[in-house]
Amino acid sequence: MPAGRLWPLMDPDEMVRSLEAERARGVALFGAAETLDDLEAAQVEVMGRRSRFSAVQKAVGSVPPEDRKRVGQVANDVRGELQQALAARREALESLAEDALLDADRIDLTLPGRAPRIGSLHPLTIVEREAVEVFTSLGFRVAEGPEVEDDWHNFQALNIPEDHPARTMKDSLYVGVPGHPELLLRTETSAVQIRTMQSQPPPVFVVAPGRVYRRETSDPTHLPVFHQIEGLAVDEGITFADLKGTLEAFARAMFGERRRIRLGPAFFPFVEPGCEVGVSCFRCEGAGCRVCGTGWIELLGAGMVHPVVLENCGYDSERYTGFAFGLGIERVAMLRYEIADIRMLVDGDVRVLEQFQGVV
Ligand code: FA5
Repeated sequence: MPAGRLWPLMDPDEMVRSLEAERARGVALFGAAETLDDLEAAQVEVMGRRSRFSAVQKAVGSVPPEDRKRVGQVANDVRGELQQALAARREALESLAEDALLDADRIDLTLPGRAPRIGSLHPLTIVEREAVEVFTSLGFRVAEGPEVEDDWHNFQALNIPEDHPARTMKDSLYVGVPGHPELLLRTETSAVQIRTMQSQPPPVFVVAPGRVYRRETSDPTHLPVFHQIEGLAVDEGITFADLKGTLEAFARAMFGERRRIRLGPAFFPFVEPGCEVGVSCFRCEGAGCRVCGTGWIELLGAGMVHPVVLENCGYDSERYTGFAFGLGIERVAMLRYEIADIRMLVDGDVRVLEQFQGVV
């Protein structure tokens, strides 16, 4: 039997007690609802059409007039309070739901991001820039020349005679352009000496960094393609002492006091006298090992510019003298970073390269 039918028969005091009980039950149920769905279910149970509260409310009309106002008043109060409790809980649950949504959507900016791998300068670039800076700080400017050279600039003007071994196919790489048998990949940056002197009168103070090519098998200290920095100083009164001072300043700046320098005689057709500069090996400190063989790593060739070369470029060799040098950038890098095999510089192995991250 539906509950509503019973209420007209109830005692008004009983109705008031029932209403109070529903108020307490409703407030507790609404407060305990953990989701909006729970809350809606609690609302239907406590205040819905078939609820005890609804039945009592409907029965108020049948209460004897002397008690109707009192019971009606309690019913109104209870309804108001239940609605208030319901609205408060709904608001709280809605805001919790919104917080949860925002939480789920949140992008956490406090964690360190996944950093993309960034490249670094190649050790040869680092060394080349540093070496060039040493020379520019001494007053040299940077000059350039082409990597595909002709026989005259690469050999003849440098006083390298027809029968010099460096001219043979064995040592040089010819480009093979039809109709241009004289074109080859430059074997040394010394060709830039010629181009510079042809383009300007003395005084000349230049350094020319660049790539050179030789028909050579690679080993721990040799590559077929490597880099040199050519240096050339021509003016009145330039002496061998100027050359020595310049090279010593360079070696000090690049290697500090750690390495010993050795200067020995050497022959190059374009200088007279010529010399060679070696630096004590970082691995064996001069004793001789697999890296250096002799205890010394050959760093550069140098000398006083041959008068024939000056004349070939239109300079008066009676009035002007000069010095020139050509140093191997890979060798500087080996000595700087204690690299035991020159081939590591061109293998492109990231494990080697990433060690130079942040070195500028
Ligand atoms: C020359 O190339 C001369 N042009 C240097 C020169 C310039 C002498 C001006 C006098 C006046 P050489 O072949 O020795 O010389 O090479 C010079 C430097 O380049 C060497 O000392 C060495 O540091 C480097 N080098 C030579 N061959 C190789 C190679 N195959 N791989 C790496 N570095 C090399």
